[in-house]
Amino acid sequence: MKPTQVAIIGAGPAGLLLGHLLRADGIEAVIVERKSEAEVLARIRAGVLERTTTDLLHRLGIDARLNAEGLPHHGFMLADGERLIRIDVAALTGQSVTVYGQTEVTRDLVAAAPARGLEIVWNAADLALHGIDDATPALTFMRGGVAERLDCDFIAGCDGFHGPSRIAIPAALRQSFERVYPFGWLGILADVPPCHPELIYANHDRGFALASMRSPTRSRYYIQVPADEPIGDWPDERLWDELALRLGPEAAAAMTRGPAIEKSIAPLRSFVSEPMRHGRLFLAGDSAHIVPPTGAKGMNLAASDVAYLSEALIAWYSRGDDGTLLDYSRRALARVWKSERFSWQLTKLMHRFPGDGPFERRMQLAELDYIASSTAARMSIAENYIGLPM
Ligand code: RFL
Ligand code: PHB
Repeated sequence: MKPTQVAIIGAGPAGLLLGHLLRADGIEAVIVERKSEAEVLARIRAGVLERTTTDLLHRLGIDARLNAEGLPHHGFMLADGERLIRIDVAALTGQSVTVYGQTEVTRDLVAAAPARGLEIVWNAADLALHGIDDATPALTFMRGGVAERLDCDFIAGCDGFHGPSRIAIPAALRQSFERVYPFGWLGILADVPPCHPELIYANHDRGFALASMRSPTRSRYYIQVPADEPIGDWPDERLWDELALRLGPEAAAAMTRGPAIEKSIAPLRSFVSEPMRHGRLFLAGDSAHIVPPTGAKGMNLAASDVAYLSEALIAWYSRGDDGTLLDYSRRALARVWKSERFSWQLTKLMHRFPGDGPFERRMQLAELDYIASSTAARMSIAENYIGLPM
């Protein structure tokens, strides 16, 4: 292939946003993706966008559908099995979040790519990174049975948790921090109206549940299940019954049931790999860190990483300034760790952990009661939920 300036591995939110941010400043970028376009566009994942993320989409002008269909949310609910505690995000912070699916963000970014000169290579197999220690890095991969080579100035590893970028950094030079949770989230997507105008995060004796949405006619729900749970154990009716119990009587009364259009179990993990740079390789998004979905932070961190990274690459290309590039990992990690902390705290507060006894349960309920009674506690949750300043 013709050489490029920045070779991006992965067409998830991190890779797509980075590609667009670079192209908007005239920097050449090519995205190389392992899956087909149809597979990438079919993924159902995140649902809540922070202001930092929507600001990027507005700045890029890739916001027509976001403006028309994104749902501004001014607050959300925590449920403790008996009552709903409202976190009035707008009153506490003056800001809101936007409910707009990662699937839609991905679709919009992919659709805008050709007109902006952002090439995406789909179905790239056997990708390998080369020369990240020197000034002439390259990617090699197979496309349609043909061996390809893409020479570049920099490689952006936006290839998610299982991609090859992070492990291309010599093991002796990176450090990982990890917590694997002993449960997963069983999610269901259904074309039924949401049971409540705002999201409900519920801590019930039977375990965590979340009522979320994609639109006024499409709902997304989750329940905590053991990590090794067979999904076949959860026919739709059983799942709706369980949601009704865990979300509590108010939500249950307003819940409309319907057939699942998607159902899957996602494991929960906290993970950070440091540093996020080695030589000419820069990691962004899930390739460098994972948060449990409880705080709705994963995709938003991918967006803030690439905001920092694009700024640094633009400074390098426009002014030959490598200080910002050298500082990328430190800047990104400072924000990553705070989101890790928030996601971990909220996960601990809202889930049942195997081995927890009555003491731990009382602690959770006392903390929820404290949140219900303290503006300071609600403020702390709200300012993290909308996204800490960049
Ligand atoms: P992605 O989206 O995993 O994209 C990585 C891309 O790299 C490709 N790839 C390769 N390409 C070429 N060669 C290889 N060898 C490759 N190996 C991998 C992959 O095919 C893929 O296309 O990572 P990225 O871009 O960093 O984006 C991260 C987000 O996807 C993730 O953090 C969020 O989905 C997490 N998340 C949530 N985040 C939020 O901000 N708000 C939420 O409400 C939220 N809810 C969630 C979530 C994640 C969930 N699951 C399923 C894990 C809810 C769930 C259930
Ligand atoms: C979702 O709608 O998929 C969603 C919302 C909030 C979360 C996680 C997932 O914290």
